[in-house]
Amino acid sequence: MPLILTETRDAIGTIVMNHVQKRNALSDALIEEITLALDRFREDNIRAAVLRAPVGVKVWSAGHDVSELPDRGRDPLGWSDSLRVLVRAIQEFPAPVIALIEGGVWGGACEVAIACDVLVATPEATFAITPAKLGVPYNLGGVLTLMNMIPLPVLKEMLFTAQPIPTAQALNLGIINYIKPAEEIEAFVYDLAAHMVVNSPLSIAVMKEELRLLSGAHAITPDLFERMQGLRRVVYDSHDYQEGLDAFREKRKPRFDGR
Ligand code: LCV
Repeated sequence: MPLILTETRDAIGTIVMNHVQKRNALSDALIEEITLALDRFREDNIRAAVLRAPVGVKVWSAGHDVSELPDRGRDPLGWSDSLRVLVRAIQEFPAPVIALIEGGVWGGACEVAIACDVLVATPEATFAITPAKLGVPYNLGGVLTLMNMIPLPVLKEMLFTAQPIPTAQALNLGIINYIKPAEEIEAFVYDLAAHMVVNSPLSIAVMKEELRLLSGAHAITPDLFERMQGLRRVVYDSHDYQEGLDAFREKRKPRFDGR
């Protein structure tokens, strides 16, 4: 059974993440279907894409599929990890991607949502960035995506508490563009998309790429990169990282002892 539903209408492409029984956990299989759909949208000259979950869900996405995270000793979020592939696919898609958000957005799914160009959420939606709850050392590109969108004190609070923040706070901080009630959000999002698809697709594609390149334009020396990778390795080599995975899989609270 497909894990997503897709639709194209009036140059607007829609991807519905539809693996509800697994709360749209971002598995390799789900991500592959999303990226293939984006490839098809690109071939069909889609001028705006909408990424959503089914109407009325309680969870937009539960984030990285924890069952697919490697055991300790291997970088869990390396360049070719599916979550990284999906974030890049959204950022490099040559047209606006609008996140239509109902329900909870967890972990790496927050980065996926934030990687979208415009975010519209219902009042009940929440956003939780959870590496600390699992003992995962988030990767540098992911931290940069978050840093570019979330004020540092708030990002640190979200990372250190791993607790959800409400949509109202996300709106106040400019992390999302609009809050719309569930009964209005769909019409609002497609009206917003309709205003985009009538404009120059070339101009929009170039400006989106300029913004992507400029927001990632940070001078970082090989020495600095290796130092940060070394710090991350201490974490994904640790007992705490394994404990976070084991606790999730055993459906119990983790007991981190800092080693
Ligand atoms: C695999 C899952 C998941 C899941 N993976 O439903 O950001 S980082 O660095 O942490 C990054 C590595 C990352 O994104 O890690 C994942 C972060 N995500 C989370 O911490 C959220 C984990 N999930 C939950 O807290 C709950 O599932 C929520 C609150 C999202 C929904 O709770 P609810 O009671 O509605 P269940 O927990 O019963 O989940 C339904 C099924 O989906 C699986 C879960 O194991 C269960 O499967 P079974 O029915 O086989 O037991 N599931 C949920 N999230 N991230 N599988």
